[in-house]
Amino acid sequence: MTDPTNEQVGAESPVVVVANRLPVDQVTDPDGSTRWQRSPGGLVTALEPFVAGRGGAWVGWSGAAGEAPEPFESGGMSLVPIPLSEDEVDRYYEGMSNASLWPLYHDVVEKPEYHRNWWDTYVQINKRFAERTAEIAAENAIVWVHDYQLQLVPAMLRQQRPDLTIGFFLHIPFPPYELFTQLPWRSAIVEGLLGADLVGFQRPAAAANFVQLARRLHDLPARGQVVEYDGRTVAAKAFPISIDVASFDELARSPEVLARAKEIREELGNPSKIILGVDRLDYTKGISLRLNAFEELLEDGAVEAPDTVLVQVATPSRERVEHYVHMRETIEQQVGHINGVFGSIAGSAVHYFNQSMPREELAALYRAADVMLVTPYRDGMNLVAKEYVAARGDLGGALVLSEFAGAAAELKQAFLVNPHDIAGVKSQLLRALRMDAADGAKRMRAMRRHLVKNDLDHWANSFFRALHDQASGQPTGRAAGRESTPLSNGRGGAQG
Ligand code: GDG
Repeated sequence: MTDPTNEQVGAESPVVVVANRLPVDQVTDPDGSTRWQRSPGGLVTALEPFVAGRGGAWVGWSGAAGEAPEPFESGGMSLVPIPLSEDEVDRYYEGMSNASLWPLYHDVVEKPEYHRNWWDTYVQINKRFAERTAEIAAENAIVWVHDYQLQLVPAMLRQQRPDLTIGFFLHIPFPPYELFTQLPWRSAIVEGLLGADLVGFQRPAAAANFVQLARRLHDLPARGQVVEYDGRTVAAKAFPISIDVASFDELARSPEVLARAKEIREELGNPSKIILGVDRLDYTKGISLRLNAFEELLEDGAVEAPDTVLVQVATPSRERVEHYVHMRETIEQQVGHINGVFGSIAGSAVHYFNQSMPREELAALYRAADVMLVTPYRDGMNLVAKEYVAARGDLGGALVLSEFAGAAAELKQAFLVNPHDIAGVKSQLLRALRMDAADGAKRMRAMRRHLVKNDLDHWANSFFRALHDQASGQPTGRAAGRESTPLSNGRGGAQG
């Protein structure tokens, strides 16, 4: 699937990506030797062409506590590891990032904890990322900083390297003024982000929340989505992230995946309907409420097990953070209860997997599922919903999607639900289960048409283009010298 509207954007200037994690994982082979393996996931694939082959770099943590390895080359990029000690992982990553900011930014679904020592470490680590980036970035480079772990980096970097063009993208939601202002370090975070030329969000409402904060907290003049700050302008704009639609579509059509999808159905005892959930095991994802809805439908007699089954993949995540430990226990109790009451020798009602699956297995599950149930209380985007649609080249299946996922703004033909309204979730789930094939195909076709035009390449290109335009318009005209050079992500030709 190609998107002829995608344009060649990016820049000839070197690009440095700064993210909490490097795009590689260290793996140990059977002989005990270790090597770096590229992480699964589309972000690396999307960004690599902009970074590789022109002196670009990726700055991030390797994922293991302790000393950092020396910079090394991988996929044409220079990877620059940042060291984090065990204590720093506890305070900066598990504490401030995942027990303060994550719940605060997700509508306080769980109560955030605020600790001054977590914050102090967060500041220190952001400084470490900024200093290392300042050391390695070439003159006039474009730096793209990612996500909530590194919100102070833009300002710290600008202070050291005013020549750089700095973009920031937040992968998770950005809360409204009323919630954000409970953060004891609210001004520092906003100032940190204002160091960027362009701050990207998943949804326009998040960009508007940020602009409002800049105005109200810092009394800054703003026009539309542009804030004036420190003699320059900072633009805030939405860039809804996507997936590599073509490659997911291709994978899901492969004979191996189709055969495996058939086999999954057989192994489940050939149920009439398979409902599927795939999530990181996270309290924002609404796994528990979806189990409740399914249980009530079983109780009501609206569905029967094992004629209808729910398969839930809950990938292990943040297992040392307390909220996550409790949530896992709750979900496992619920699954046990439902199977105890509604399972039989013929089979379970819920098939629950607390494990990570290979991408091929996920594609086969998507292809086997009659209904995909995506019910987060709040989600920046939710790529699983997009992957399901990309996998359904057969136009089969139905998507039940929370209104509170960023993806709902794009996948309008899904069965949209308010995850707080269990009666509504139940009735939409039943509609999806009973939908006729022609209606389903129509919905799926419309959603696929949208995704083909708005894939991951389109996202990365749009961001780089807006960043370039924004920097060119700055009083210092930082990007002006680059305007004469052709813009390219290195792939040549229109994007596909
Ligand atoms: C954050 C934001 C935003 C899951 N289990 C397995 C597996 N996965 C893959 C999925 C999907 C990805 O992980 C999850 O992405 P989501 O978007 O659904 O959620 P978050 O991890 O919370 O991501 C989110 C995203 O950043 C991007 O900006 O959309 O809102 O919260 O790709 O397929 N992959 C494999 N095995 C698994 O068991 N291979």
